[in-house]
Amino acid sequence: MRRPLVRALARPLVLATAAVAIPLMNAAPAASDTIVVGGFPIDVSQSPWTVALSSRDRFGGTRSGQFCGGVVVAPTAVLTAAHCVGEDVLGAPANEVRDFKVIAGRTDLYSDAGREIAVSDTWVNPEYDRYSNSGDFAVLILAEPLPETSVIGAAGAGDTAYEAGTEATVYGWGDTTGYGSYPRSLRAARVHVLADSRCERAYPGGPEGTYDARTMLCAGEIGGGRDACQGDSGGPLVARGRLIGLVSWGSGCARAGSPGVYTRLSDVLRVLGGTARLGGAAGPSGGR
Ligand code: 4AZ
Repeated sequence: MRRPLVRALARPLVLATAAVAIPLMNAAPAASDTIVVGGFPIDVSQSPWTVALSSRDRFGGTRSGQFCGGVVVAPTAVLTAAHCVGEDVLGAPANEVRDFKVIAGRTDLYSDAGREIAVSDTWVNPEYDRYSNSGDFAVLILAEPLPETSVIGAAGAGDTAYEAGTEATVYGWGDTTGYGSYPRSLRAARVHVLADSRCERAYPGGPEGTYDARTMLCAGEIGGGRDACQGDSGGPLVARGRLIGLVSWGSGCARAGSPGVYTRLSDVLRVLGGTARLGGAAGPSGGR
């Protein structure tokens, strides 16, 4: 497993005064990538920052109520996709979903391993645009902290982990075929970060969304075959041991010429930095 070797705690991006800061990882020496369509099974202990979003009320109890993924970026803060906590997915505002929880440490959704932690607050990126999919992220504040060992650091702007050609790994409990086959257990898939020019050509503007290099990155394989899919949204894309993206959208899954699109983490950091400057006393609010 890739553990953060260097956490640049001297440069925390303060999200709220409630001591929620996303560790920004500088280009750090890293061991091999530890360790979805075209993926492989993986134990959550190998990626303890990967969590499941759950509501049994809304999605049924068979698979622990899992409906999206998330990433632990501070002991009490989880990043996910904004579209995961919108009414289109939840069927109601997040603050009205009484059993909205984050599940950590559970590889097999049919088991009761790990912890279920209530979400005490949901903060949706005010810059999120549901038509283009730009800015697709939200912050969930947890009612109880997870250990520091569950936290992954984010790659800051300019980090080499964002470079085209970089190998990255995406994690999730989403559809493994593109036809509604939801697995019991966590999976991961290796993909490559693609050049913005290629992403722009794939998504110049259409019903599914428009590629915007400032707020998104895309990843996949030239011939398709490996990708995130429905149910993986909000989950992590990790390169060189650092968080670079959140599963966001794409045209189908694992199709040649239609790479997966991810929320660019450096843009998340930009927005959250701005939030802190706007007055941390209020902190994230709205939602729950
Ligand atoms: C979705 O519907 C979705 N292939 C997530 C990721 C991708 C496509 C769709 C990327 O949540």
